[in-house]
Amino acid sequence: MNAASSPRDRQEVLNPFGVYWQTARGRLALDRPLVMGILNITPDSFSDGGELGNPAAALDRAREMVEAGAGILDVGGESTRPGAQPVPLDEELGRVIPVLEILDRELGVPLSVDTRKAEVARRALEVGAAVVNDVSGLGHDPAMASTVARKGAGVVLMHMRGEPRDMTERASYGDVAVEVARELVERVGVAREAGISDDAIVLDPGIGFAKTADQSLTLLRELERIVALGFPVLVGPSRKSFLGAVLGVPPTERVVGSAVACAYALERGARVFRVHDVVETVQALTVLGALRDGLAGEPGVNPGDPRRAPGVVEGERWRRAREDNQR
Ligand code: HH2
Repeated sequence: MNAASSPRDRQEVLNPFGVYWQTARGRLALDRPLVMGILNITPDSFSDGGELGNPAAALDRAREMVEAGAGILDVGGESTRPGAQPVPLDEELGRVIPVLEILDRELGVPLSVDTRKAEVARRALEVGAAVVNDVSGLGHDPAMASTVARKGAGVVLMHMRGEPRDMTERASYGDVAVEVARELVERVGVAREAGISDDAIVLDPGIGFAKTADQSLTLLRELERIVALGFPVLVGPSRKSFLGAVLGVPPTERVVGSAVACAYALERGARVFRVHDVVETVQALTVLGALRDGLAGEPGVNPGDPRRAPGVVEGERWRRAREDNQR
């Protein structure tokens, strides 16, 4: 394969904006892997429900994740596991807003809100979120696309079908990668129509969302089809049931499997990795980076290491917060 045909290069050719992510607070570098640490403020998430019962506990976990190399944190107040019931607006706001406030004040790092509700996104962007991670790909709340556009937020458009409560019944595809790519292009159309700019968009195949275990494996294997759409790609394999199908172990024992899946996705062109286990993921991605590019720069620090410069290329607030932390 010549150099220009690798997925990474192809993405840069197709999308000149592909090496950064425009968000409400500044630009995030995507020329090296960006690890997104998961903070679920929920009683019922499939692998970590109930662990973060108050903002102080979330802050402690967040600090650990940032120290381990997370370049962005994703705060969610509604579980979207298969069969999950929707959470009322006030309850979701009460879970995520105080956490985003404290994280922005104390850490000053890039923040994302994992929500399908425009009102939660709007309030979250007011208190410090830079990115909206919408597992419905702007399909759940008709006001979401315009909210993201108006605030100039970054957005993750994830692929799913139906609602968490019924999505497993909709996991029927001829060619899963082709159909997911086609349906993601439709979501991009909705985003563009609302005025969201291309450089604010990250695509996600939605591992485990309206996908069987085998379909999730196929999507990772054929990730290049999604990468070839020309937008940066996020993957969220962390602790998911396709790993349970492979390994036969419960979610908290799927850490190594998750890290392997992330490294595999990096090799196929993914740029953002949404994970519970930041330490292990950063190690896996760093070793993959060294295998691919060799060692360079300071001893012990290689070009693919997500910790090398966590994320930010522009963003006055984040840069100042990082400098303050280093003093
Ligand atoms: N997966 C989950 C939630 N949000 N967002 C994106 N963009 N991609 C994903 O794959 C994704 C996501 C589900 O995982 P988790 O947050 O751990 O569980 P729960 O939905 O039960 O809170």
